[in-house]
Amino acid sequence: MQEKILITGAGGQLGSVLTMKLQEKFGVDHVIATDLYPKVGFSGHFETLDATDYQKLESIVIKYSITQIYHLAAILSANGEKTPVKTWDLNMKTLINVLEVSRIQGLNKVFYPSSIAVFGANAPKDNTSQDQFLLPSTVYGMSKVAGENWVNYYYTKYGLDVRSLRYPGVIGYETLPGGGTTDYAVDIFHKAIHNKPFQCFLSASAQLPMIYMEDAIRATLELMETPKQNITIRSSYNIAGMSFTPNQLFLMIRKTYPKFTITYHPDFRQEIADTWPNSIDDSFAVRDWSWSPKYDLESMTESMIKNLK
Ligand code: AKB
Repeated sequence: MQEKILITGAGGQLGSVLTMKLQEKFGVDHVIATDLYPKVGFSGHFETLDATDYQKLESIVIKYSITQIYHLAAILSANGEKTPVKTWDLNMKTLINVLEVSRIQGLNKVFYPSSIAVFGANAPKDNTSQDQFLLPSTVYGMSKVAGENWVNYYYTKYGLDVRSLRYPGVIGYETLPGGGTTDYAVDIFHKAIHNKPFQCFLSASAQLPMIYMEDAIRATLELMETPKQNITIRSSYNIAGMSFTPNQLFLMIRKTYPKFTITYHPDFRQEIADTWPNSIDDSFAVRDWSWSPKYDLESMTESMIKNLK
């Protein structure tokens, strides 16, 4: 069967790169990118879409005979704390719209991104396992916990094949992140290659789980290709890439840029980071679909610098 893929949030950090990879995999004509605004220089099918608008979403699904949705539109952790009610409304409404249109129009698969933000201060910090009691500190995290429950509900109640990953912070050279707690790990490279000092909004020792863009995209595509009977987690899979502190990343970048400097000015995002894991146990992803990250701190740093230069 020839798939027709719709992506929401296609202009975002992950969405932009995922759209290109899906175009490579399925063919440009089989991928429909959507977002609030068109992206300059984008080539392929694009539709303007506010995914809170069910009628518009459904009309696009029908117009292109969509068979799968990758639902990436969301407000992230740090921005979400500035407008908590709007964040809840947008993150939940768009997900429910995607699930409903997929159920009603009989789509065969949906991808839903969750996050390490589902964990709260109660969870063990190191090698945080899949099945913790989820007590998140942010509205974004709350929306992802609720979202995980909704996708599990649509699978068990309606048989809708929704699959999900709990992404760590995503680091890539292709795009800039927008409004997350892990954004510093991308911003720091842009300062380093332009020989500018970096002001970090987290403390030197704030260790967080991260993943390189190439691994994040591969994890997404591998999960979506896995035979249905192998998927045992119907909420969202923990996945790990690497884990490091701002100081460790700084020292790694300094190997290439010995004059690079950093100062630490922790703000409200440090309080969010304090409630997130240091590292993630992804043994279910390893067992069910052979997940294995390729990039560690050193190889990610090399690749970022090479590609940004
Ligand atoms: C954020 O920092 O909000 C995101 C995430 C970890 O989900 N990058």
